[in-house]
Amino acid sequence: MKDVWRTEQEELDDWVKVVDRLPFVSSVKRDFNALRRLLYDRRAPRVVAVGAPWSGRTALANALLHAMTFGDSGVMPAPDPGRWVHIDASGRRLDWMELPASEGEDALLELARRGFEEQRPDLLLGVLEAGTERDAGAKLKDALQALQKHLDRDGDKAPVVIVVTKADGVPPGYVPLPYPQEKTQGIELALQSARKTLAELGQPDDAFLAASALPNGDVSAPRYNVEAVGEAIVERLPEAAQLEAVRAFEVG
Ligand SMILES: Nc1nc2c(ncn2[C@@H]2O[C@H](COP(=O)(O)OP(=O)(O)OP(=O)(O)O)[C@@H](O)[C@H]2O)c(=O)[nH]1
Ligand SMILES: [Mg+2]
Repeated sequence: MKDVWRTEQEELDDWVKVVDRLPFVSSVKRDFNALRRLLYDRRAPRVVAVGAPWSGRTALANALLHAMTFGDSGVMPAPDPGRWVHIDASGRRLDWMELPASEGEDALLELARRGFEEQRPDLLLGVLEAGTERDAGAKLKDALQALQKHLDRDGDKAPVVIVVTKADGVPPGYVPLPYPQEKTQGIELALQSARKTLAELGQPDDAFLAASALPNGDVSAPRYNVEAVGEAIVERLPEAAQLEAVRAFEVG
């Protein structure tokens, strides 16, 4: 009996630590009911990653979770397009779906419809490989607009974060961190180009981030800016999903 109690106590202690990392924590802590709701209603965040095949979606999920959860080197098979993957990586919970941005609106919605009926996504994560901002970016814009239209509930649009992936490949090519100025300038140009191509989505500048989830394809190389992507996602999630997201992405 004592052991069970200890385990529950430890679990509670764990959650208290996670609550401390929430961005809006000071207001919640003063409101016991809000705090209780946050703990009891908590659920895994539901993120849909939309991007061209091979754009780096699965690698980004693994990097966000600090684990090789799925894909080629992961413990679970890579997800089929349009299927929710319910990830639980040692308590880090994330519901993840991948959709192609390259298929045209009808085919895209055909893939998305069933999963979206199963559970509505909390957030659309647009994924764009660095260097493809113009062509793949235009397709990503169309795909995100089609999905937002499909999900629209009385004008309540699904939040969007756009990630320019594989930032390690931006000229002058792979260099160790911290990146030299020449490289950070190249990354800023890639971000500007992405913002321009996707301007019609009406997203603010800080919804666009560059990251490298698997620098040089090497799992042991330090990643670039993945925590910032996690924070940008957490900020835009509904309250019920924020707590699990903070824990899953180790942000805050
Ligand atoms: N250099 C570099 N390569 C990356 C990075 N992220 C992913 N890759 C590579 O890009 C390829 C595709 O990555 P995935 O994460 O499988 O991309 P995806 O969009 O999930 O691809 P599919 O689901 O197979 O269409 C793999 O060979 C990865 O090793 C990165 O940050 N830097
Ligand atoms: Mg994938």
